[in-house]
Amino acid sequence: MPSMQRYAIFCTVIDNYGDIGTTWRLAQQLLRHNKQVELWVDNLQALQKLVPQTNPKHIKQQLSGILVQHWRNIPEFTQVADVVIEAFACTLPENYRQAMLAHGSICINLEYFSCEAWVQGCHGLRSFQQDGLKKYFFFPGIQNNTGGLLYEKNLLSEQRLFQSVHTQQVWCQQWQIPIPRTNAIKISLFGYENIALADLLQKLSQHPQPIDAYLPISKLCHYLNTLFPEAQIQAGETLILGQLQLHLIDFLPQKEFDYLLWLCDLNFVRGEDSLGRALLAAKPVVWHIYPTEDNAHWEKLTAFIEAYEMPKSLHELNISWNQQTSCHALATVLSECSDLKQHATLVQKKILSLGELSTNLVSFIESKV
Ligand code: TRH
Repeated sequence: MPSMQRYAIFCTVIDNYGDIGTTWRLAQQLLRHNKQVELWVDNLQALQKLVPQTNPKHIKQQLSGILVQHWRNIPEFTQVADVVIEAFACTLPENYRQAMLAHGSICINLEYFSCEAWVQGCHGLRSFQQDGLKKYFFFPGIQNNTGGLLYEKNLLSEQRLFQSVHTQQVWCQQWQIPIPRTNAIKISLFGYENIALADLLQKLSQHPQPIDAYLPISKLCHYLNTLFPEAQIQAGETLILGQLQLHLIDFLPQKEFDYLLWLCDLNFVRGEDSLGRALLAAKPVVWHIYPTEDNAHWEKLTAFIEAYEMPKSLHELNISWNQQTSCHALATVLSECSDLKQHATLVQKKILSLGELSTNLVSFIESKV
């Protein structure tokens, strides 16, 4: 039986940054258990966007203690890992799979985050394979009987340090992010293309309190020109509408994105990884879920809203943002921000009580040896 020291994560980048974002995070967290970690990914440019020190030309490189390898058709490897994580049901290369069978490796099918009821029944189940490979399902989640979320050991102490206005200002200056006005409500905006953006910005501009909104250059910028036909849509621009200052900022390295979430009073996020980070930030959240053709994302969104026990105003805003109609209940959400923050803190507490995902995963593996 192998000693379960070597972990390999396989990731294919389908679209966007969630797949590589999650697997990179997992790789980093596994290091804290003194594991040897390698990450195979088929798109190094996507990793570079989140981790700028990545060199997309290097098929093999050490990044922050992780061996990152460019996964092309057939991976060249000298030693197979003891634990192999197949992220989001990507198919493992046949030669690698054969080597796993010979070695006695354990395989984990790391699934997408979800709060749907069936997840709690499937988490940790064996996925029987014809060739006898030992393979198990593992689900990130915020409910009992799931794997929990990935987070750093010092998450809470870092968040506490970042509450100092001085620290926030130093961070803003370092990343060319305009310092928010003293009395402003701060909002971060990360999402997919969304026609309701114009309605959102108009409503924000009419709010009695000033608003500083931060929009990293991404798909959500798509409809900006309907409201600002003359504007240059590029990082460094601030677009003004009534009480609203909309700051277009660079897409940040993944590590820095957390600080943006911690800076703000309300965070709009998309996909699963940024949602997880927004939940850990303990601030109210509006989730633009990744839309699927069969509309299954609506059930997933509803299940999340239920698991979060989402207060009415925030619930309405989440639904209308995903319907891409208009932003219902936005004014109420803004006026209830401090109550919503208290609720978000309770959600964060519950998440932390589930334990951290990489720790849960390592114990799970050990229980199977
Ligand atoms: O990029 P995404 O839309 O990824 C999605 C989802 O994972 C979806 O479920 C999947 O099926 C689809 O891709 C193919 O959203 P997500 O998951 O939030 O990932 C975004 C990553 O980008 C996350 O790791 C945070 C990071 N990020 C930064 O590093 N810097 C930034 O400035 C911003 C805005 C995000």
